Amino acid sequence: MPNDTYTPPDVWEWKQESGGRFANINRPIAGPTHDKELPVGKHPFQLYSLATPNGVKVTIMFEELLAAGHSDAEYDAWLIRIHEGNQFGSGFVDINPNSKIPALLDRSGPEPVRVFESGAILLHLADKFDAFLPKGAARTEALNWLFWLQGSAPYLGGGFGHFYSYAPERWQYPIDRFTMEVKRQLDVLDRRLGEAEFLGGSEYSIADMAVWPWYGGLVKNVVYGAAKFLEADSYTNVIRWAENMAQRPAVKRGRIVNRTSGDLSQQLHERHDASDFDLRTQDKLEGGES
Ligand SMILES: N[C@@H](CCC(=O)N[C@@H](CS)C(=O)NCC(=O)O)C(=O)O
Repeated sequence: MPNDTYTPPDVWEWKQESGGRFANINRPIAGPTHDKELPVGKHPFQLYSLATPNGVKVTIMFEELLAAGHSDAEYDAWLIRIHEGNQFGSGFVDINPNSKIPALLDRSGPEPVRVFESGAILLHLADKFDAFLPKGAARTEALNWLFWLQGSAPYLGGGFGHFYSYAPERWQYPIDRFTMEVKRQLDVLDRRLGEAEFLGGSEYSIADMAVWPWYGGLVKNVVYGAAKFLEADSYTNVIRWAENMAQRPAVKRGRIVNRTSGDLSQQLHERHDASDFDLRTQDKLEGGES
């Protein structure tokens, strides 16, 4: 198709402001922009994150592990404000050279182990605690869906969500292209959840924890405000699964950790102790806390 609106130059140049909601943090180069050590708390796991769908996967997993009695899964969740560029601090980049939340430092062994990429973090924790990942063929099926999510969500977030909600203008071509793909993805999930209760099969697993914040949020109109546009109610199996997951106490707790928007009672900026859910949500902190 001829392009009569833009002819790419021979060599692309970085113009600081390209527009769109995340223009101020996007850069074409990796590495730190400033020196900044990360705080370290008392628990074996140090999580540096924000309650985006990628961050929420991991805080749900920690809360599920603790709820299942794995008391050595205690964690400190520190807030990384990505809109302020915290992910480009030197300490954060040491843990995640990709400068994206979530990033984990596992200090439970003799040497600290860095873990980045939310799927890798979920798998690391599932293997470590022998939890939320079945054995044998069911393990493989759960991993199929975990990796499906890691490959699919960028089309939802970076593709559909960006052009539907964040781009400076609404262009039909990218919206049509990514809506087509996201509806296909929802149909994939709907068919799977029509044949099994959970994505991995009969057992709740890290695959459900990974997919729920993205596609559960999408169909329940929590991300991108696009449920009507996508006719989300027609994906009835996804809706049933999303609503069931939302009822889990650990999911309710996990989704508010490192959250900085919405109802103040649903924002726990940092989590260092189980009691923080009762005592330190933003509505309880006098005058609010940053
Ligand atoms: N594939 C990565 C994606 C992580 C990611 O995209 N994180 C976003 C927030 S949801 C981020 O930190 N963005 C900051 C930036 O791009 O500078 C994962 O699953 O961990």
